[in-house]
Amino acid sequence: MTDATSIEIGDGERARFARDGFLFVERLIDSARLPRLHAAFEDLFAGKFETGVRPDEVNWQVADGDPQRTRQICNGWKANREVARVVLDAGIGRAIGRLAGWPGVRIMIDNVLWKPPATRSLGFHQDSAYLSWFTPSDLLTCWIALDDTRADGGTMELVRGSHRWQPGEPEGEFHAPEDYRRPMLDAAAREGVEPEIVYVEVPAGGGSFHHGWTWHGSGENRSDRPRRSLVLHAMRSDVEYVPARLHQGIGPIYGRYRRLGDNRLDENYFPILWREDGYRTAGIEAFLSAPESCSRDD
Ligand SMILES: O=C(O)CCC(=O)C(=O)O
Repeated sequence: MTDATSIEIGDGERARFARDGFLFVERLIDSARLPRLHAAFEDLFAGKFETGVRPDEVNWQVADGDPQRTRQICNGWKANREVARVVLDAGIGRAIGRLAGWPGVRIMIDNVLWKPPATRSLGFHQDSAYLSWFTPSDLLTCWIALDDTRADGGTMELVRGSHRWQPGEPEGEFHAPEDYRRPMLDAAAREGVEPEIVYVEVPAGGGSFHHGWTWHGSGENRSDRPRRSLVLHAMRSDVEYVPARLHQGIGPIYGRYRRLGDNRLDENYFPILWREDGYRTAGIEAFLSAPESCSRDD
């Protein structure tokens, strides 16, 4: 059994999260894990998949990726156990459950993000605008910095209190848009407010939690250091598919795991990390402790 990460979530943290729509944390994972995670990033973007399984979305590979674009892979956990040990962590799941007030927490997807120097922006968006393919469509995200982050290094930006703005529709490009803040600025104008943008500036291993409706994005990396982050997008443990909405957002990709005639989500693809009653998907520990099985070079 892997040791769960301990993250203090009390009334003060819950109140700040409810007010701001985000919460910064100085330490989410132990710094001893960072070199192994950096190596996992090298492997994933080079197409070396430790478990033999390809991640669900591979948007950048060293062989043919555009050097100006942020390297992105979704559900790296299925390919690499080092990534899985973080995004399937019971302690992070528990912290999310406590912040959100949910009875249990599942992984929806992870995001493996690598923004080398001079890489362009990621457009501002609200995660929940893309999620009507499951219900309840609540989302809470844990964003973990794997390098020290700075405003000029293209770290994530969050808009304080924007989770209370009117929910928006999906709009704009995610990768390298011309004006990465534009959709958020338009939404702020509709609200009649001046947005307060806050940069996630934390040491490597720290990061933030944000609400599914909080506006966020990130600028170009103008520093001389890489910005790598590992992101856990989490949903409630009791969600179900909405078949009529599977065409929406990333529904076409993750709807393929729907069982015939059954709207419940399969724990093989959306494991339960933590539940108030002590339940956790049974196979996780065996998966995490299995020896390296294969890689593309074997
Ligand atoms: O890391 C970023 O710049 C954006 C990440 C993101 O969109 C998210 O964590 O939901």
